[in-house]
Amino acid sequence: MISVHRRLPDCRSNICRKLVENFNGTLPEISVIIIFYNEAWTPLLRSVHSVIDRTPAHLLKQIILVDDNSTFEFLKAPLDKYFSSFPVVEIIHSPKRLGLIKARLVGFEASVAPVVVFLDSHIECFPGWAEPMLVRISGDQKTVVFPQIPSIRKDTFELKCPERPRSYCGFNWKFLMMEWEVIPDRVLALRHDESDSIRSPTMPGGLFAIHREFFQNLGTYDPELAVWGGENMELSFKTWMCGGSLEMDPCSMVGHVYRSPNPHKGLFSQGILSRNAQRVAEVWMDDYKNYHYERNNYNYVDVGNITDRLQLRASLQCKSFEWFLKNITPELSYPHNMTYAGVIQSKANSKCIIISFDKNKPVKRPVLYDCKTPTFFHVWYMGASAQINQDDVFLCVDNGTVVLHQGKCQKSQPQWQYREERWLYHTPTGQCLTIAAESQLVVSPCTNSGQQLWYFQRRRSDLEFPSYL
Ligand code: UD2
Ligand code: MN
Repeated sequence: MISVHRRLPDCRSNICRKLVENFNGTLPEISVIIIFYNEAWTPLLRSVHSVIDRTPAHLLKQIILVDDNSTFEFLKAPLDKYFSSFPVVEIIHSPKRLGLIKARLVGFEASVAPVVVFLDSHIECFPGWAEPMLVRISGDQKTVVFPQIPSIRKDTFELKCPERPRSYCGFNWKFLMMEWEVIPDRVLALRHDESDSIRSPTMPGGLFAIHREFFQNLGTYDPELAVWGGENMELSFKTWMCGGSLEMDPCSMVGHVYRSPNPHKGLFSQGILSRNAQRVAEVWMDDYKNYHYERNNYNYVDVGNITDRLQLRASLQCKSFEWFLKNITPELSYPHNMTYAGVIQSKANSKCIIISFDKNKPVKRPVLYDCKTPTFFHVWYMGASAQINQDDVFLCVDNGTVVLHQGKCQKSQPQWQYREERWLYHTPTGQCLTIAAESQLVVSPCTNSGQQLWYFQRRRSDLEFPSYL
């Protein structure tokens, strides 16, 4: 059994130590807010002890634990009893399940320190984790900071010092979820030295420090975001668009157990993740939201009332989403200038091309699949480059068979034309996309066969697909 007080290596570089030592001023106190739903006993205790053990006592005003109506009995009276001799720990048991967004807001309501730090309930703070983030916020109250978050192995709980950061946080258009991206040189060049923080377009969401006034000012979180997801995009977008800055701190480190499979997977099928994403898109993304809808074949869901959130955005006089893309994440690509964007459906059997998702077959192939309710699985793009792709996967031809390539086919040479005959004509071979025996996708000489007739959905012309390029 691993101790709830186990030691972690001190991973700080000299230059990071200097950053804190040379700070002349008083660092603000923090309220740490840890929310949890059915967390395991030792990871939870280790999370809390790592905060108590590795935060200077004079900076740690309180640790607020918000139990999001867990069903595990040991998280009730036994937990209260365990922490009764730690006055710095306050525990709130919510009488109903709030979801992580509202649970954090309950914690925030109970907090009193000038800076609040949100943490997940399966984390471990490394030595000196808090001070660097507080140095940044002391310099500018509108800075939102998150630490390096190395992975605690879920099986062995092994945790090592993180390597020097190579990735920062972007997002994908498909789910509007955070994705790690290589840090552009442009961003690295803004730093004076390696202790400087890294401006990041978005954040993982679970672990960060923010000044309470700035959080308040930004309208905290949209409380209508349900259960899990979306809140990190909301806070990232508005931090940048409403005058703040979001930074990854190379000097601060907090380990986290990344659980797989994601325990919240069921939220996908319940439509909760789409609703959260679409609420954020409606409020913050202007017409760029259409790239998200298109990628999901317009599966609009009811996002509820967003009047308050739009008023908030207007009253804060936040900048546009285009400003955010152009200035904060110009490397992020999006499929502007597309002629076709949607399903590729066979006339012969009404099925659509998707990417196979059979876990037992690791090599992904393009296959035909039911098309009654097309979703993001079914959406393909084709524009001036005459290549057909779904995100970074391209439909290419190898020896007469249609295959998938990571990246463009044949050094970006034009591949496909969608012709009047309804053929998908493969220019390099002069042949047509064909359904062969056993539903194999191949190219073969163009004839009048129904196996060569396709419908490729055009991009909607009634919606805007803006571009600043
Ligand atoms: C990431 C974030 C997480 C959150 C999420 C998107 C990190 C490391 N983690 O997923 O904080 O931003 O993306 O929403 O950045 N919880 C509740 N009630 C619920 C569901 C969850 O209290 O209904 C707690 C849970 O016990 C945990 C925290 O919320 O402490 C985050 O949930 P998670 O760990 O399952 O999310 P994670 O790390 O996969
Ligand atoms: Mn987590």
